[in-house]
Amino acid sequence: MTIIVTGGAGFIGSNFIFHMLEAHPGYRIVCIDKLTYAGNLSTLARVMCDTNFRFVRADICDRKAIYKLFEEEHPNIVVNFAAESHVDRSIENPEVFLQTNILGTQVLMDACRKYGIDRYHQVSTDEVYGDLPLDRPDLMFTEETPIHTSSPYSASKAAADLLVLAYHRTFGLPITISRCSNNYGPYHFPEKLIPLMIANALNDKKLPVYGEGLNVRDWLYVADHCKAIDLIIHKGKVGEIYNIGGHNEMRNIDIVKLICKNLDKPESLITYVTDRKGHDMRYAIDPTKIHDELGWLPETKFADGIKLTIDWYLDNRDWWETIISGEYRNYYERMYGELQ
Ligand code: NAD
Ligand code: TDX
Repeated sequence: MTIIVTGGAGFIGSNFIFHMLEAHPGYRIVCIDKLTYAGNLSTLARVMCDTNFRFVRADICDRKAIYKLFEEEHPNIVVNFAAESHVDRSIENPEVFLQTNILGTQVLMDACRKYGIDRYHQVSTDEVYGDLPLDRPDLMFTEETPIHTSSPYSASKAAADLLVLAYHRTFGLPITISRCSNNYGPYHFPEKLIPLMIANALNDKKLPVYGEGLNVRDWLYVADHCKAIDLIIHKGKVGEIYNIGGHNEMRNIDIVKLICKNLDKPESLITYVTDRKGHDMRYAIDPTKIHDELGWLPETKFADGIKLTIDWYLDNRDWWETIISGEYRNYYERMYGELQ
């Protein structure tokens, strides 16, 4: 069994590779990653010498490179994590989001059609459903919730989902799609809420909370997401969409306060800054389908997962300090000004 994992030098893709190499010792895992600002080869250092693993630096939009790799590897399954993933960057510059997230997906599926595949899996997001109001806690996203996107990022992910469904219906491509809620855990890039707050708090820097911090996200420990995808590619029904989430809704401000408490840092570091444009209010996943059909349940409670995550950032300072001392500084200054 050979599985191509795209975007494997990023946050969730790398965690998925570690999971797959451990859970399926006989499988060959081939990672394709362009190594954008968000991809770190150091993340994959521990598997680079594994004989069941191969890393290839390539852009999923590069048709020639992708076809060549399919000719060499004859993959059984493709799992597409590769994407531009940060909402704020999509507001700053949407174009690369459309290129990678939509056209890259098309190139991968064309390769699957040309060379044959048992399964093409698209890693999507709950953001394709838009947002929910704060005063209707009874409402959650199901797989039938209409697509209703807010940001260039979510619009690009939704466009890719529609293309994946079209390739299934028109060409019979054996696809599945998963739409997960917000992930957290090791190797999360420090531009995202949880790792940004941990890194800033550890450096006694201000903690920039958008608006009033009342927006709600539904947090899932990354290992639970990886296990769900493993289940879907093996047991999920072709042509189907599966929502993934663990009923763990939290307000941003409460997450930031929890991080302060865990790190013994004062809440006076919290600074309210200009809100994100088009900021989605609340996400909440209904995971009934994946539970009922595939028996998936999240295993990590948030109280444990956030401790594991904070400990990981404490134990792996080199990993994130290298990132925040490089090119990332320019983005931080553009985004947050002189906030220290
Ligand atoms: P990430 O930004 O940490 O990693 C993305 C990876 O893709 C990086 O290694 C980057 O180098 C690579 N990449 C980008 N453009 C590429 C291209 N053109 N060709 C090849 N590689 C390219 O993202 P993440 O948080 O790990 O998200 C992975 C996937 O999961 C994305 O598709 C995202 O939409 C989805 N998702 C993320 C979350 C979350 O909370 N992070 C939740 C739901 C879904
Ligand atoms: O500095 C910040 N301050 C702040 O208040 C940042 C970076 C974020 N926020 C808020 C915005 C959101 O309400 O925190 C919340 C979480 O923000 P992000 O970490 O940027 O995640 P989000 O926008 O919810 O999107 C994430 O989940 C869905 C991933 O980045 C996406 O790739 C995924 O699809």
